[in-house]
Amino acid sequence: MMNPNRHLMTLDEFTVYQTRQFSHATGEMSTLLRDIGLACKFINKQVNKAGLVDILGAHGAVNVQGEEQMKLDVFANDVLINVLQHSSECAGIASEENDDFLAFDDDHSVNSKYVVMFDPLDGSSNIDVNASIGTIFCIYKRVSPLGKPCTQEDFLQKGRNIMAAGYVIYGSSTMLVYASRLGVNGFTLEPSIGEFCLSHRDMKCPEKGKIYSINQGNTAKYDDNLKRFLDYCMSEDKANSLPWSHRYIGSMVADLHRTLIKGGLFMYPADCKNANGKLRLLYECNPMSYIIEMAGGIGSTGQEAILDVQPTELHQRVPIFIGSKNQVEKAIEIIRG
Ligand code: AHM
Ligand code: MG
Repeated sequence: MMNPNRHLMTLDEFTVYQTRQFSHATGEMSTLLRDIGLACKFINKQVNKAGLVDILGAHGAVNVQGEEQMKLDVFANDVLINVLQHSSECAGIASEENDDFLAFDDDHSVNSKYVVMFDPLDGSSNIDVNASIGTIFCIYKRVSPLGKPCTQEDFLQKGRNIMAAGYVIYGSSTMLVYASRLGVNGFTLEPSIGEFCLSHRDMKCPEKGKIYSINQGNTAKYDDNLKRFLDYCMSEDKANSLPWSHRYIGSMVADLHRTLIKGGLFMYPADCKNANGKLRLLYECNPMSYIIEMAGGIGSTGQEAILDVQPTELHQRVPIFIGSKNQVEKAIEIIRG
């Protein structure tokens, strides 16, 4: 077996190595992760070409080779669906881009144990300015009986049931962060060999952070308790390491990647126009909360753990406060009044 301490370890080798630590593990999760990693390598290639849109043509335009150009988020969605449909382990998917879930009904898929949920290209409005964007995913064991297509109840499970989750950030380098109950590990894409290689072992979200991240331009729409909390974040109090620095990219994967590595608090709260905020429970908040919790942080709606929210619909939104323990706890204390 591969020595886990050798210099270079690919994502595939790593998950196979992890699987072998457990005699009952079947390797299905490694297969799924390899398939998702493959889809993300295709997406990465297209994302890297995004700046050439004026040369290659925008969505709907026909390029010099006579091919129609696709919008990147549509492309990312199609690639993930195609790869997972042909995966040996996936019974169906739900995507932020699709109104309804897709149950794969071929002979193999109806006997597959897992369903996958994803946001194929989050933060896509950042593409135009060359800022980082990402793919977010999570994997559940289905609860419907094998032998038939999966059903909506497979997708409306609490985040607590997640088996594994991750994201890929298309940034200054491309990185896949993968979380399971065994911990959180980061893999950087080595373009010359086209492999995600282990680069960030056993990632932990620092317990104490000093950065807060929110669209502060919306302050007029926030309630008084939240405004009070923002005043706290900006207050002069050296003894409590205040004020905190404010950082907001407006791309959840990028903001949370920084939060995971450097510590901090990311928020997308409710406001007077959006009672549940903006971000989706199933495709954004659940996978990210799982990753941050497995790294020692907290993901909360302000009232309860995100992972404990019972989903009632596929595209449900929830307010989110997520990141370093000390900061999320402080936010909860103040916003509860
Ligand atoms: P999207 O799924 O349409 O890309 O929207 C989600 C994005 C997140 O990445 C980010 O945190 C948020 O929207 C930013 O929203 P806002 O511009 O309102 O601050
Ligand atoms: Mg999104």
